[in-house]
Amino acid sequence: SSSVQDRPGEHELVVVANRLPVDSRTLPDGATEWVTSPGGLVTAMESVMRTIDSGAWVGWAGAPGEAPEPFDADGMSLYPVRLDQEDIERYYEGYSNATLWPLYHDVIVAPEFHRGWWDSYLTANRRFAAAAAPVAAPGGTIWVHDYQLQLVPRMIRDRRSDVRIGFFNHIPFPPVELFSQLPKRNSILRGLLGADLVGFQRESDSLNFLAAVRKLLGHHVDGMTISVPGIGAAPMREVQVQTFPISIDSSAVSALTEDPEIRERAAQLRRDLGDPEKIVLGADRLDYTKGIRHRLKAWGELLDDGSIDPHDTVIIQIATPSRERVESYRQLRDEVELTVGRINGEHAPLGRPAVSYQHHSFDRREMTALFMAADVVLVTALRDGMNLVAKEYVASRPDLHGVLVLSEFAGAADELRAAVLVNPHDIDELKAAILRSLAMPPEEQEEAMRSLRHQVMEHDVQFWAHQFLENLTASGSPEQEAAPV
Ligand code: GDG
Repeated sequence: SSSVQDRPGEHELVVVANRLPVDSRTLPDGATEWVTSPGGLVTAMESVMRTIDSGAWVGWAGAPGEAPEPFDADGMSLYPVRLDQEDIERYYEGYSNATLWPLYHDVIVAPEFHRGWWDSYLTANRRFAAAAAPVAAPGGTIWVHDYQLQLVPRMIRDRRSDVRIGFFNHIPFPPVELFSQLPKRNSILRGLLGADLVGFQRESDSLNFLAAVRKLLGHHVDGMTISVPGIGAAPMREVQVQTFPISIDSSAVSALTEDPEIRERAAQLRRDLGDPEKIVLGADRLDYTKGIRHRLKAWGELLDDGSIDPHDTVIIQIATPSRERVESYRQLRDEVELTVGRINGEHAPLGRPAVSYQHHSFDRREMTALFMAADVVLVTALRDGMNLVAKEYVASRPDLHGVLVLSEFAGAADELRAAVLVNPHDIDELKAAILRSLAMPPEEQEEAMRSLRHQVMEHDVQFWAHQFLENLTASGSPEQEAAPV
């Protein structure tokens, strides 16, 4: 049926990620509609893949059951991977999001370990590897993404010794003392070491991974190079570890701010909120790693002690629905909504919110309008691989107005040194940072924003992908002959 099926094994670059960049949605008449799927990885990779000829993307289409046939979209070939309801519950919601996610984010909530989930993780990883291995061209490149697929690099290598394999972890890699809790931890490390290049967001993530490999597997580590002994007669392999801070399509985001419709929308938003002097914005997936509770606690106290007048200053909190079937996310939602309700009950002027809480997602243009309307953006993550929202705010301010409050626990803090950096656990410090940001004189805002923009505009997501792929090409020593698939 579809043309892509007739030419497998021809893709020079194959991306493998849990999700395809589009989700399938079944319409009432039974037809399938494709919509861009949410999240940081898709936002990042979409613009990169558009510039590559003969690119393929392997991933889940977002609905349980039978995978759709491969198809072409946005100039690449998409290869859907099947996940059944049980895979979704055990591999995705279970092992990925209730075991690995909290463990890799410094156990902000307790990770759950269930043996059945691991079995599912293994099976699902095998399915992704089996889908990806045959579509790469001889000597091609396969780029595996994120914590859901850590076993895939090794599984692909077992089938295709001719391809270069890269892995990039979008979330933090934990200190070895925490990582060691994970049952089957060595299988995860061996899975990752199937890659020629393993990339992380921050230098500390790379160092944590190297320490885990040294301490738990006993491999020789020299600088950022790991020597992986061959099994049986196979020769020793070298695996490179390197830091690649991810970014955004900076010029595209910046260009949106020129759109007259979006500018008018930003002005309208301010009027809708009753023309406050200051608008403060938080925009996150509703996730316990994002520090939304800490932010609301600080905000509530500032209203309680009269430091902020709700007639002058409004906070918008966008909490994009996320992982709603995972228990800790349900709890978080309840807690956040209780807190917002209390704050509004005590402090909101008649007919206007003190906290404008939005539990739904917005399109990209609306997000830009919100960034343009925001005088201060709060990124208070307790742990975050990078945090693209911080970079999107900076890219949305060619006018050099606005203040970014940024948690030192977000990867972005390594680069965005001119932000108002905070420890979100220290509520007093967070309150002081918010007040300082609200009172910051325009010249000081401009100076900081100029420096932040320099960083974000020069280091965009195309630069990130280019760096990764260039280093991947330079690493490893793939054999010439394609192994039978
Ligand atoms: C993971 C890592 C890392 C959010 N709400 C809406 C919306 N978004 C967009 C944001 C941003 C993306 O989703 C979220 O990216 P983040 O980086 O902030 O966070 P995660 O989803 O946790 O992403 C993270 C990232 O991967 C990339 O490596 O930075 O650390 O956790 O682009 O703008 N977009 C739209 N409507 C919304 O309501 N359109």
